[in-house]
Amino acid sequence: MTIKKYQAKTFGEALACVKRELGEEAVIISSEDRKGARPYVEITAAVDYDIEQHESKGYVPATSPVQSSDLAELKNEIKTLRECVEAMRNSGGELTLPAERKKMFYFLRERSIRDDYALNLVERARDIEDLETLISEDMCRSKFFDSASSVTWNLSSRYDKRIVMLIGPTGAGKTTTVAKLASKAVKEGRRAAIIGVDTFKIGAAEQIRIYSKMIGIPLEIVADAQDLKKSVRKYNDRDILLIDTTGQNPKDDGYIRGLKDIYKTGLSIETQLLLSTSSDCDFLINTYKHYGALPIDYMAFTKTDEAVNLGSIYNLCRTYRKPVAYITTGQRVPGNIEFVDSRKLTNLILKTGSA
Ligand SMILES: Nc1nc2c(ncn2[C@@H]2O[C@H](COP(=O)(O)OP(=O)(O)OP(=O)(O)O)[C@@H](O)[C@H]2O)c(=O)[nH]1
Ligand SMILES: [Mg+2]
Repeated sequence: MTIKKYQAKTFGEALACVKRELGEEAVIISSEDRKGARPYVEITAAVDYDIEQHESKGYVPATSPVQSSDLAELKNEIKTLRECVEAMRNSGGELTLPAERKKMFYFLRERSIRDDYALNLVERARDIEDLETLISEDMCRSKFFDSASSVTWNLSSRYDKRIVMLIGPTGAGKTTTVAKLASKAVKEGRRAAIIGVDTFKIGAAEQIRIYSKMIGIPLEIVADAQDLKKSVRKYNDRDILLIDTTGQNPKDDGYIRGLKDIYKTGLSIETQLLLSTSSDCDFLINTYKHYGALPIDYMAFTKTDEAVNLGSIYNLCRTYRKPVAYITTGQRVPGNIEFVDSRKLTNLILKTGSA
């Protein structure tokens, strides 16, 4: 095992030295902010050598029996140390951070930002104020957003005709959101219609029927992809067609296959995956994995009003690099939908939390 100290003006610089000299495998044992006229950061880092490898290469000289028992003890100690280092690397990496940075880490963790992403942000941030810029930049850099206009998703422009399909887990808010989007389109003077691919749940068609009546636009309920195609043709005169689907267990192959059939019709469909922020992040990541078999264009996050925090939005964006179309903020139709840019989304993520 090699243990070394590194000093630099900032934590990031010191860390860069560690990585340069000891490599990515290096583990930070401790770090301290040294105050004074010329403040600096001191990091103690370690990397483990494989003593057996050294032996096999003939680096270890021949030993007497007494020395060999010492050597066995030493090997044991190294093994224990190596296990400690491995455990540190896998969990609690934040424990070695200086106090200020540890505070930043916990601030991010409280907002449910994944530990590895939080550690990475903390390494890159100059101070806590910097986090806002970094999170926002991360989202822009990954083309989560249309950085030119800074607008995430625009209902009324871009295409003359649009077919937008909402997919997602049961109860994510698809039907409610279709109604919100349809109301918005009508308010903006666009001719809209709704198609419900909704044969599974008894009563589900009723819900969307009530909404379509309320908004005053046509609705057709279809059973499969071929019917959907016919329905799209029928509504050829419409500016926007919103397709509501019924949520089912995404582990069910038949369900995903049924959705895949829709793309086989050759229709040009924009797909939005709705994810409820009131669900925990592991569930959302797992959900995305299943729906990822489909050509997702956008993610949209629902029930932000119910969420304890919104870190999962950053986690999902960073993991899957898809743009965010909008967020929904309540049950009211029309309304309770916001088309947010990366700055606004970052503010929301940082604002929430139990603290
Ligand atoms: N608090 C809150 N509730 C919402 C929001 N969006 C939808 N809901 C509620 O969530 C529940 C489920 O919404 P639906 O729109 O029926 O969900 P769905 O995705 O269509 O569900 P399935 O069709 O069963 O797959 C309803 O009670 C909605 O009012 C939101 O932004 N905030
Ligand atoms: Mg529904």
